[in-house]
Amino acid sequence: NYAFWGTQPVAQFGEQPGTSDADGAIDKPKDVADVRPEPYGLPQNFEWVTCNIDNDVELREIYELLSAHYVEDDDNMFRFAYSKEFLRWALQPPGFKAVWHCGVRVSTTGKLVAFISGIPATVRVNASTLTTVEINFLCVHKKLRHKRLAPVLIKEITRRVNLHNIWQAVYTAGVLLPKPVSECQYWHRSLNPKKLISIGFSRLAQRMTMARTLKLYKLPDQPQTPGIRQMEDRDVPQVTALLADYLQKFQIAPVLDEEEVRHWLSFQPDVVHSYVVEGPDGTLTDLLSFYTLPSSIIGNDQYDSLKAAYMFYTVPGATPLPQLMNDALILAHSTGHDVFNALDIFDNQKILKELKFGIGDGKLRYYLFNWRVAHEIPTNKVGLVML
Ligand code: MYA
Ligand code: JJ1
Repeated sequence: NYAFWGTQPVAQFGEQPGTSDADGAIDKPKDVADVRPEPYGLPQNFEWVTCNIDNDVELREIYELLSAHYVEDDDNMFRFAYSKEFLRWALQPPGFKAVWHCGVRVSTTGKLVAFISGIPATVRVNASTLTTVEINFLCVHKKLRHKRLAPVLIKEITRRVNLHNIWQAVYTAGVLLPKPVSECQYWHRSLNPKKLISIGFSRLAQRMTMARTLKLYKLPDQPQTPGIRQMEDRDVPQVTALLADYLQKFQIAPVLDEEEVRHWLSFQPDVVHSYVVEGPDGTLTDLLSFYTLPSSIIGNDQYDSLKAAYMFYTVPGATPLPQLMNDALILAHSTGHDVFNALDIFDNQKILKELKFGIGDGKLRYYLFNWRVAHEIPTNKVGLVML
């Protein structure tokens, strides 16, 4: 019983399988001229604002809203704590539009109490290459929850996107909504097991001492693959080609041009870490990358923050995936990350166990707006990472 989602152009639960055996749009085609020109109504004393990320004060307001009110785990022990630099990176890719950084303020005080964002992205789903937005950072202040504000934010961002003649969107969420294209699992690899245990992120396994646990997760100081180094600007053309070729084998994947690869994969300490393997002849054979997303630890007096690395785009070419991912673990550990997180997407299922990842208690569902897929996409055919 989804009062809002039941009215939206998304796949619904219990739709007759076989009603449509082809992928395609759900709504009939529309014109920009028919899009509602005025913003959706908000309750009294709230107003829409376009947030300007280039303004440090406005960026800080988004950062503070998310730091206190964004996504938590099921037991409310950890909350995502995206940094300001990370938010700037995530919200300003090539072609970004400020009007898709959509906030809600209290009129009388000016306080920012809700946010939703979209960024432009070309996403291939099976044989269709879609001009889409990726929707992220939907957040409503805890004191304003359950007042049906989220549907208004979603309708308003839809309107602002439709005004640019874009009719499809991609988004991920931990919660179950109508209707996932794919349902993925988080996996975690301890890098700093002592801290993880002390904050309740993980537990000492049965019949394991702390000493044995530290030994189990110990990693070398330096990556092991000859020729591995930080990605540089001059690598962008080769990395673009390497990544495009690799992503072809997935059923949902981004289509990235050189400018987008430069944006998403240029090394930025504690935002995105990208490395390439350069062969003896100077050609690039592999790519590995991860991004830094700390979580605040709710109510622990010894530590206030957990520094997590999340697997981003990794392309095994000459280097086998387990070896490349092991170097990712080494590099994440040596840059101070406490845990390495990955989803069971790409070819990860084959390698997570041997690299000592354990399954998490969180799921991530992938969704499409106004696009139906004939068949759910298996997790190992998902080639898209959202931040
Ligand atoms: S996922 C991250 C979402 N953020 C959080 O989880 C942060 C912490 N939570 C909150 O801030 C609030 O609980 C939120 C809901 C804001 C999530 N995605 O206002 P309400 C439905 C979509 O009374 P609240 C991310 O950022 C819910 O089923 N819908 O509820 C991607 C119910 O609908 P229905 C959600 O708790 C976002 C309705 O909202 C989500 O105060 C993609 C209740 O509204 C959710 N994560 O606020 C958005 N959670 O009656 C869609 C609850 O049907 C984009 N709901 O059950 C769609 C594409 C748009 C662009 C299209 C362009 C073409
Ligand atoms: O981080 C997550 N879970 C952790 C902590 C669990 C704390 C209690 N609830 C977890 N830890 C076990 C790790 C252990 C390490 C050694 C080996 C065995 C395993 O499972 C989970 C993911 O698993 N995170 C969340 O639930 C956060 C929300 C995820 C949804 C994200 C939605 C994003 C939307 C934006 O697009």
